[in-house]
Amino acid sequence: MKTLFISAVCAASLGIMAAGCGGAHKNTETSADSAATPAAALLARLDSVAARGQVVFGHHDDTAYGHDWQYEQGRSDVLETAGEYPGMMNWDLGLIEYGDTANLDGVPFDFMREEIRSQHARGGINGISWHPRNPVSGGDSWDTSVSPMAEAVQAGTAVNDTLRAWIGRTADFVLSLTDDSGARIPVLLRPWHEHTGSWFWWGNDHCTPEQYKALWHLTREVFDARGVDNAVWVYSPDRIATPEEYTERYPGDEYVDILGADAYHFGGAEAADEFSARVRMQLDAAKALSASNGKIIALSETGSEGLPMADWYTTVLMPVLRDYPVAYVCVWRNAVDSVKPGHFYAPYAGHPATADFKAFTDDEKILMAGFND
Ligand code: BMA
Repeated sequence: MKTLFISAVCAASLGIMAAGCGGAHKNTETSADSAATPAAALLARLDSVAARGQVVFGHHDDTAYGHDWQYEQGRSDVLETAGEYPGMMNWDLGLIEYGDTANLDGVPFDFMREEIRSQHARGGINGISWHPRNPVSGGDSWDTSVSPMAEAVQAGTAVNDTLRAWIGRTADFVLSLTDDSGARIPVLLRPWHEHTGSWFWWGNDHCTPEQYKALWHLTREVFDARGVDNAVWVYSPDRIATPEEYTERYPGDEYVDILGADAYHFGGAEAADEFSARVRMQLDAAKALSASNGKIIALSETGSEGLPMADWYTTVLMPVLRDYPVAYVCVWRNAVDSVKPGHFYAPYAGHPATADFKAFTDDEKILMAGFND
């Protein structure tokens, strides 16, 4: 049994950067203020997790919907298979930029805020990703028909104004995350993700390294101007052909707190070695950068769609986690099957991968939210 309870108490009782909490404190140069901010407390907590050789397990949209249900209070496919809520839950702000009331997958932002509060209250961690629309075409994040990047990072342009307003709406959401006492809830914020690929409008082929870095700087500028002190900034490249690609567009140590990697296993057992080699190359690059700047590393998004290997969690994912000091790993969502068939990354009750998943989450290494404690 391993929960986040101890580290939560540890961070809370210190009320400051919990440098002595359960291990060596590596983050001497964080972008989060080293004073008593919610972001610093979360970083310290994750630092302690990694120092103990453990990993927080995360799942996107965990309590919003699952394989054959949606918006049922307290339900979670992970809870129903592992017996515990995941240690981390990720949420996506796509469409908040339009002022919509629900995100691109239909999750109402008010519901999301409540679930973030619940997850925090049970000792878990929350993360936020963002799939914003293309500010020039009005298409979605995957619309690369027109690149907004040159104008987006050029002050004084209409696109720059639009983007600043959009980023401001995400900042306002993050600021609105408070617990019962009114204290801000920290979140892992992972903007402009998977930029080494070219499937998003901010991706590799659609901008220069300088434009990409400027986008991060602009984002941080907007957040800082609003006084956001509860965001832990996660950098998350996807596949890389060379180790240098990991750092080519890195916005700088003062803008990033966690060095992530997004990597999916496409296909079944025949593709396991390819996935393993790819994710290891990414994590090697993260580790190398971490050796010079002391930042935490994470497997920020991963998964095997539909889990064609019933033992994927213990035979493919776990060996990677054993070899790299990642503080957390997050798998993607379990879409409602009637809406998006076969699109799930954690098993649901009755799925053949359930026993293996439970063995994985029961391992001392894996941290869950500790609902039963
Ligand atoms: C993708 C898929 C899509 C979803 C998007 C944003 O990976 O899950 O169905 O809309 O993420 O959550």
